[in-house]
Amino acid sequence: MKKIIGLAILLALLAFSLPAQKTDVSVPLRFDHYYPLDQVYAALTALNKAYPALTTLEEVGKSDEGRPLMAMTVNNPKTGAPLTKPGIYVDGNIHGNEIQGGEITLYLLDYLLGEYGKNEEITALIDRTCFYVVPVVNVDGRYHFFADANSPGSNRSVRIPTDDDHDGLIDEDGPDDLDGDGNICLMRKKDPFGRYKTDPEDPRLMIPVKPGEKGEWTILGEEGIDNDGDGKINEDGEGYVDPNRNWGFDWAPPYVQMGSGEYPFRSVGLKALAEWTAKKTNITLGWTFHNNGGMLLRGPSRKALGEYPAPDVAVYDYLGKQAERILPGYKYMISWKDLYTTYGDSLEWLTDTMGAFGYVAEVFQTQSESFRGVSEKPEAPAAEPGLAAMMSEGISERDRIKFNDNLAMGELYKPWKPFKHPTYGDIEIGGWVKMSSRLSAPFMLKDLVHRNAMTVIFTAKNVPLVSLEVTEVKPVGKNLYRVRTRLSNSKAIPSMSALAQKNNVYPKDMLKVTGAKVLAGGILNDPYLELVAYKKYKPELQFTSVPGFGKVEHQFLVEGNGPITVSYESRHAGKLTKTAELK
Ligand SMILES: [Ca+2]
Ligand SMILES: [Ca+2]
Ligand SMILES: [Ca+2]
Ligand SMILES: [Ca+2]
Ligand SMILES: [Zn+2]
Repeated sequence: MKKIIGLAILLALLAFSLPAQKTDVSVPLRFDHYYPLDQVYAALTALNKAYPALTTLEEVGKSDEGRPLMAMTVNNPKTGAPLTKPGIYVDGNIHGNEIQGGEITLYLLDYLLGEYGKNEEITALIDRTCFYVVPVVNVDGRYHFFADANSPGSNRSVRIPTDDDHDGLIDEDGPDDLDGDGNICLMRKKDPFGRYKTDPEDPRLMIPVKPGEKGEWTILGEEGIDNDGDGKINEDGEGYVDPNRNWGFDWAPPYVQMGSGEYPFRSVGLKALAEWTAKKTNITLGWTFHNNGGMLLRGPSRKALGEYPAPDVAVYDYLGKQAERILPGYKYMISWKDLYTTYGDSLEWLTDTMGAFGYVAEVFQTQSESFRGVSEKPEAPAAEPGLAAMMSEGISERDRIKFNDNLAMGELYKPWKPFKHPTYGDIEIGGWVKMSSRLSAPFMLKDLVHRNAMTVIFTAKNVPLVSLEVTEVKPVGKNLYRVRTRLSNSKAIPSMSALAQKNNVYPKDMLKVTGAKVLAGGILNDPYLELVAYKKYKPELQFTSVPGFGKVEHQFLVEGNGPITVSYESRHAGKLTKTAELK
């Protein structure tokens, strides 16, 4: 009987808990809120169910905490297998707190699949390319960002416990949610020698004191206590291994760059992702979505890597300038030069080891959360100079808190509340909450995801579209013919980047003549003067590449009669064949 009652209770519990676990995710997806990780999984499953012919959903591997790392491939099998087309890689949320990347990539999938067969441009794009989309790279990070107390900037790490302060203890003292509201806010204490005073315009805000002025507040840092009693507060939290510093290209140890991990691909999730992408040898273009700053970054990530070759820079500039127009306020920038140096990031992995054209989008602009009439002059930001000021360019805390009050109904900011702290005594806790500062308010999310997805789509339309023509078959002697071919590319991105060619990263495109004996063959540099750079050995096989918005021509001297086949094979621009008749 007891057992039966137990079972009944268990069933009742299950019946009660199931609807709560069941996520109401259906296609089309919604972009008026952020999907927690279980809903991201549900969204991918829903897309896969709604569009089975065009999508493949697969587990790339497991994260450091054992969660599935999922990728969706969008490909129309009727127009060929993925590797026969230019591939476009898109990921998001590699930093656990930067969750919009998940929404942008889900929106991209939802849009592409929803418009297939309806919108001509999208249909044509999907028919000639293939998309590899990884909405959440840092699945543990996204899970914990929602589940745990965090600040807008915390929980970026991959889940590899790390002794940051080298005291022999691991992750022993992270921030603590002292007031239990699910946010890690700031602590402040009354202090006549403090560097801040109450903002006369809004008593919730503080402004720095000027020289000679009496102070009022000291900011004690993030909410927390000294968990290990070593006299330091919050000195060793979760991680830190930065998932965007742990990649295998141009990696440097933590003493050179904080958070790079003990060795490259220390994160099993990142290693699995690198192995998975390495098999996608057609990846021609890559986008990776971060948050904060309104930036469209390209490499190099470090000055010493050297500027990319000029033809590649021209492509980056062309696409980057257009992206600026699709995303008003975003700046197209060079990573090391205009932001900061990084080692072992995923962008350089894409660019240098895959030979792709890679961009990082730092989405969200603080100035989008303004509260200002058209004739009102923007106030200078109160932030001290440095990166934080740069990120909040053109907007003050006063603006932001009015945005919070009038457009987010106070959801973004916690008013200061007294708290008895074991070390500091009487303090106050308050400030910007987890879902503020780097994340668009939900009502603005749709605009953000749409514009960023359109940027991916514009650049995706520019993956190489190569056509092959046999432009001439001319008898030049007994059984001897001059055959000319032209490979032309109507899009901006070349069939192989100049960087990949320079570093000999993978085999170049191959142009091959079969069906007759090829006596000579080479690049036709000038068809009128007949300037040909003949290849000495194996003239029937030419190694080549097709520039963006350009062409490359070849000339062959062929002996024989009847049909010949000209075939072209490129990792990034697909396969083509043409036949011609020697007569
Ligand atoms: Ca420690
Ligand atoms: Ca740690
Ligand atoms: Ca401590
Ligand atoms: Ca602590
Ligand atoms: Zn980031």
